[in-house]
Amino acid sequence: MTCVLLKAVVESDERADLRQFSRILQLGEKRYLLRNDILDAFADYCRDQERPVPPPSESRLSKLVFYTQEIIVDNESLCWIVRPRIAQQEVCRLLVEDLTIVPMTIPELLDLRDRLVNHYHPNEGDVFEIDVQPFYDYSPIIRDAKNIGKGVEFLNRYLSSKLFQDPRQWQQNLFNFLRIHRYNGYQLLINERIRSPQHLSEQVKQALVVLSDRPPTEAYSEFRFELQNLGFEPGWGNTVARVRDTLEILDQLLDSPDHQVLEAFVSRIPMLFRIALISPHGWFGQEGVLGRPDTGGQVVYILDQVKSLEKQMREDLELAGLGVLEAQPKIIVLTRLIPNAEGTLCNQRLEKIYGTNDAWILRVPFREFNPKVTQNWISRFEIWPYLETFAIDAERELRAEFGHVPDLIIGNYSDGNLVAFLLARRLKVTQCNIAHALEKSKYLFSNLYWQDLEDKYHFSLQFTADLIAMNAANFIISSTYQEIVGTPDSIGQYESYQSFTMPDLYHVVNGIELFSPKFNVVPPGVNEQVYFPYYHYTERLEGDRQRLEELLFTLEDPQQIYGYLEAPEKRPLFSMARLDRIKNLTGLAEAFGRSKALQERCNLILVAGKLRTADSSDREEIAEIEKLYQIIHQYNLHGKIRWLGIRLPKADSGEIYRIIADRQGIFVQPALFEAFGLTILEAMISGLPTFGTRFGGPLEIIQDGVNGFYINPTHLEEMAETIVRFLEACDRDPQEWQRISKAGIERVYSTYTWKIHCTRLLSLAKIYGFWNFSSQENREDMMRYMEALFHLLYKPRAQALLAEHLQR
Ligand code: UDP
Ligand code: LCN
Repeated sequence: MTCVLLKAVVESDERADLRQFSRILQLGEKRYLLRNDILDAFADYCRDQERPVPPPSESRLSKLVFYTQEIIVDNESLCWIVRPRIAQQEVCRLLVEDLTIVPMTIPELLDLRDRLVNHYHPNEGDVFEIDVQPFYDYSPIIRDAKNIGKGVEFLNRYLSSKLFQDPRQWQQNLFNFLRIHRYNGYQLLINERIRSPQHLSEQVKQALVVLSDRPPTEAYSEFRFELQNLGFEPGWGNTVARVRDTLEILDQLLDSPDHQVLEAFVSRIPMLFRIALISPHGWFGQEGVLGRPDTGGQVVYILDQVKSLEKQMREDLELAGLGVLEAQPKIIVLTRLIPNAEGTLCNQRLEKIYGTNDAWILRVPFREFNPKVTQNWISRFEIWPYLETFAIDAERELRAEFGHVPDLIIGNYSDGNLVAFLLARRLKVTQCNIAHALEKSKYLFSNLYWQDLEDKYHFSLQFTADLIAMNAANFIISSTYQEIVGTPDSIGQYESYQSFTMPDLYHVVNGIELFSPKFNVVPPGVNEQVYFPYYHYTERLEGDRQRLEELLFTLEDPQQIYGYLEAPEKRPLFSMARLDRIKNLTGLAEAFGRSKALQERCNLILVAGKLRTADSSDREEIAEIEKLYQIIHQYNLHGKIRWLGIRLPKADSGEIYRIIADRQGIFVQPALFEAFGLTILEAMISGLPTFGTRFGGPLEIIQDGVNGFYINPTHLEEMAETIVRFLEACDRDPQEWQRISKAGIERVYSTYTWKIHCTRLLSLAKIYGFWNFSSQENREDMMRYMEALFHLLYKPRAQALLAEHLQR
């Protein structure tokens, strides 16, 4: 690996500076410096030199520091891990003495990391290396990092150009593909009267002649049998115009194919009738579950996605002319059944999803290995032993409910994606993954210190499951670009799986190909029936408004509310999240506590989890509850803060954002890391100026200063100042609040709707399904490798955890 940036400094007149800075690091206390530590150390260095930190454009050293992700101090040398460009890493050892640069390989780096934590034992044999690169070597790879996340466009172009080179084979392939589609045993698209690709081409031309003098709006049922005689079954369109259009596209594809035409054609093929979404952990339900540990945005995301998907699928099937077969989509969200459901419906096998025709939550119990465990909610960090048997039982139930196998399986989060892998493999169905949040980047050093954390978090299982599922998936949808490959100065969530060590367990030399076309950015939307701008007064219910105003600002109910407001008329500074450590509501409370300026202007209103530790069984939640009380007392926030320890029904949460907006309040999302952040969308569409963490998805949703603001939750004073600055601007110009509010609303409507999401998702599923059919053999070796990891690595560890659970 060449270290271009490091070399440039060594060869420049900043050489002495580099040496001095390296020497300081070498003598410092920290052996392992992360980016923030490095930036801070460099700022200190410059201060000691009595000069400002030079911008990266003016100093080679500054540029190097800016792009350095980590530095490991190793006796006489420093190991620099530099990320000069998105998704690219260079590792070099720099001898401090004479500034010699020695490039390092990934295995060397992983060994060094092991050594750092005293888990390097070369005399005991080689560590197990995981490397998926060979399997990607002969699959198409995107070249430009800009295009990462636009997988399907690339794949289409690439594979089409390969396929189209041999017109005969291409036509045969398409012909075979058209023959496989059925709905409830009924043949679709073409029947056995069409005998060959050549014959197909002739019949298409003939069908076009037959249709040429019929009125464009005539319904398909009127000419269905005429087309059937020519060899065409339902699936081409619902009117003359639509059928003609589709046949013309096919005609073009057969004669002079191109990738855009192929995409347009495949997107029209009715091949998705039944979709299974997998989300085993947490409390999955429609009421009384949000805000519990493990039940947050993922549940909201899936339920809204299902509603929109069903609508879109119905429209697509209707447009394809499948009304004649009364074809209807069916969607099942598969989750676990929790016998002790604590007042929720999580112990009910089937639950219809509101606002849908045929979409259901199907709950399948974990097997009763130890009823004391399996009867109850199990934290997402603990459920690994139950997933394989869950997949086996769920397969039977899914088949029974669908009366068929699903056409697409979408996994959610690490556990759901693993089950999706197991099911998709058994059922031979396209697998799509959605991460929501990969814990690896959420918890600092989660892999390096996995052994210390194993007891609580079981990351060894989770990261292995992640590796298996992400490599096995036919395609992955991510909510943001940075979820895949980060930003110029921070690494992406998937990127963090590229190489890492799990000391004493394995080394991942190459865990995922980030340039693979399997990645597609498809952000979620927001439920526009529940969350809408505060000034849509006619859609708001006065009764709700009054009730929730009281709840927010004045109601005295110690069971669910802590705190009162001395001056309820002050501008509300609002936040809502689960009480996870990462959500950092305690950080916001502390920032508020430390800032007199904020306290003068605002009240802090938090909707968060519970008020009593005795009511929680989640260790992070308990710790956060204690911390929040401590902050309130330490900064004497009495009279200035209200903490609502309640679970809001969804409709109420929509109105709550609007009530805050009525009072020209603001929304703050202070998470230490947020994978995406649905509350950001909800707040923005409601018209609340929103301050979102700069770590994670909000960085892509919000455009700083245009339709919201970034905050750095690790610098509490700075965070408070950013908010105060906006409030001062609002004092100077009353239009300022309106300006940001309006721009936030526009941002969501233009970019984050479920309609955009579902259209894209369905089209992706069809196109990957097509390519899966056309180039199946290329993936089998990868799948075998993933199976081996599952059986040889994952399963023994899962069984060991099960043994622990049996002791409880
Ligand atoms: N939510 C809620 N009540 C709560 C806490 C959260 O209704 O007490 C909802 C919130 O409106 C949002 C979701 O839960 O729709 C949280 O999603 P987000 O993506 O912001 O975070 P996550 O919890 O998934 O990490
Ligand atoms: C999980 C998270 O942590 C959030 O950041 C996302 O918004 C949510 O899932 C939905 O994808």
